[in-house]
Amino acid sequence: MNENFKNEVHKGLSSNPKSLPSKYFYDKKGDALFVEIMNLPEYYLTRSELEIFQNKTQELIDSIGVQTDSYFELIELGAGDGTKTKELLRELDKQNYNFDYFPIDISSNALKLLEQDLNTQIPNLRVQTRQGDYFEVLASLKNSKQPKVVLFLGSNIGNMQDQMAFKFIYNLGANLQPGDKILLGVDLIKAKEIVLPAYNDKKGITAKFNLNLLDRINKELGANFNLNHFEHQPEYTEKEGIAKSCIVSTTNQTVEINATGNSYTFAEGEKIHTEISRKYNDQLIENIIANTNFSIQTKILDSKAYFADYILKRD
Ligand code: AVI
Repeated sequence: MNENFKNEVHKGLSSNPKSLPSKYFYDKKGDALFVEIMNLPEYYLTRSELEIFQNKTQELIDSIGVQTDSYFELIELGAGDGTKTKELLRELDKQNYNFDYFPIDISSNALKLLEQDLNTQIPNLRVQTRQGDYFEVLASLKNSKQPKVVLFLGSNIGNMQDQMAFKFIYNLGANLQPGDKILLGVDLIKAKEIVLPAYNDKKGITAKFNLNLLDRINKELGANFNLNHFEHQPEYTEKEGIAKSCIVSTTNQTVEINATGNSYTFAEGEKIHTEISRKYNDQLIENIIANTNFSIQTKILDSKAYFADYILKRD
């Protein structure tokens, strides 16, 4: 059994207000649901960033400041199926840039599929997959002292509280050299009418994705959550710029979890907070990187200005 999972679930459900960490969304079923989310009409994030990678490829290449005649390493944190990155890789390959692509992911299966796909689609590309924790892999690459560009796309940073996002960027800096770059993809603050449906789609896929966390606790920790007595509840205010996902108890109830040996009571209407998805503007990015070694070099937007890829330069 996963001890961390057990301990974090116990801690979150014993707190007031209750919470559960969003990193546990991603079991096999959660991964598949997230792929469905990315294809939903309401979930504009993936399409907006793909548009940047498709239509502004040259701008991206110019901004990361790489040269055709000198080697660099292109590292991607959480590469997934690489759909967006492939647009950039194809162009770099076409223009004869000299680089290796290091996709890092927790899932060795995702990396295997990505490598096979890249080998057929961009046969000249040198791919070096790395399975594991981002920072352990980055530390192992640090010794090479080669110029590096690190991709962290999809507004994945938005699932971190600002303080954690700062630490994340700070730690990236500790594993990089002056002049190295981060290509950071973030969703931008915008009207509720656009953001909220992305987290509350008509088909109910996001609801399933959120509630799957309870199902996972049932399966892995021997709990008896009745999913019919809980509901997905997203929130967003443009002022705060943070989409929040909660699970609400629709009745007064008690749930037992065998693995923790505890029971947890829920009042009708009580919320379990499961995820934040922060949206950004220049000021928020400036605040997050203020005490790191990075500065904003460029910002590239999609045509609707929904999403931004920031190029951060290590001083
Ligand atoms: C992975 N991450 C950037 C997604 C987001 O938009 O925060 C996760 C997600 N949660 C609900 N829908 C998508």
